[in-house]
Amino acid sequence: MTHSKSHTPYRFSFGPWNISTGADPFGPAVRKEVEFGRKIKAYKELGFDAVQFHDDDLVPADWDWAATQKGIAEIKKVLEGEGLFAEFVAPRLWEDSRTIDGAFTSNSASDRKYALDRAKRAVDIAREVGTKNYVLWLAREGTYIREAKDAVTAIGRLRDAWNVILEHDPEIRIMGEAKPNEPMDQAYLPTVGHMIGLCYTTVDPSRSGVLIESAHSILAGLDPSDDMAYALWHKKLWSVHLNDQNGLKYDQDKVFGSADLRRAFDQVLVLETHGFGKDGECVGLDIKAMRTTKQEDAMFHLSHSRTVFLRMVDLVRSLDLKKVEAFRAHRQYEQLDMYILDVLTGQKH
Ligand code: XLS
Ligand code: MG
Repeated sequence: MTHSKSHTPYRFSFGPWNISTGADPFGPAVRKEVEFGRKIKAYKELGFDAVQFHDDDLVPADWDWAATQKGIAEIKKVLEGEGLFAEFVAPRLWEDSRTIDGAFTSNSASDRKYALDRAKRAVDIAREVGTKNYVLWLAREGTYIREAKDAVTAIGRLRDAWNVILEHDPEIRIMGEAKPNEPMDQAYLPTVGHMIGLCYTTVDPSRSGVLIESAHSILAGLDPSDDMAYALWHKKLWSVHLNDQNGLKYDQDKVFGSADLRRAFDQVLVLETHGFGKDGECVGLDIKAMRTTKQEDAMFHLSHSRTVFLRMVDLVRSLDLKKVEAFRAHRQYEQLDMYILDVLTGQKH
């Protein structure tokens, strides 16, 4: 196990929705909306390099193409002024009334057409803003009751939509973001394994990969570091949404490492060991401040997550790899367990 000590410096990203008003399904906003320009200014202040965008974070989804191009050109100028770049564009296919029953898997043919048109427009937006990365989080592609859709037909529709996007632009590359539920009762393609399986059936598997969110693996009862390892083995881990989750409940988007530091360590161990980032991948976050957080504190969750990540990198790089390999070779996992706990608790080792 070798650690790429000469690792290219990590580049960090988050989406503007990570700076939120604190509204949740049980209560209204508790903080004022931070205007977009102020959010963009915060990126470098917090040590970030790239912005993740939904299509309508850039321009409203119903603008005509000329207005869209103009709007994107203005934002590109702002990004350049801040020394930032766009990491990816993701179509927001879960708020419009025409996606109420899912987007690509809706039982309504006209809604499916709306979803495909919007997905293709998001590709054009990605090209305009200067990224080839495209994230598909399949938010409402699922059911509240199993009988609502024919699941075999639904999977076919997802794969066909994926192909429409790939065929719309020869360079776009899709990262599927799996999540087992919420907002649906059950989502299609609920895990990284399902998502990667689909990648190999598309018209271009080399442009079909995944973004892995820590909390989504946890919600599926899986370990995020093992999901990341599986995607890395397939050479299909092209971005991450690091965060944390305290048990099986609604998606908490907690600060990275704040529920389980060992789990955070193991994610960084696999990313660092296998050179994540060396081909330009970003360390992305998908984090929410607590609803109790005051306006003036409403960006700490981002800087704290980045700090925890970098502390885990230091701990991973401090590992005595010979010692780890020796414990493995002699099946001394009790000793290895304590060694890792020593490292995590700052014991001299
Ligand atoms: C869900 C997704 C979503 C982003 C990307 O976790 O990451 O938060 O908006 O579509
Ligand atoms: Mg996410």
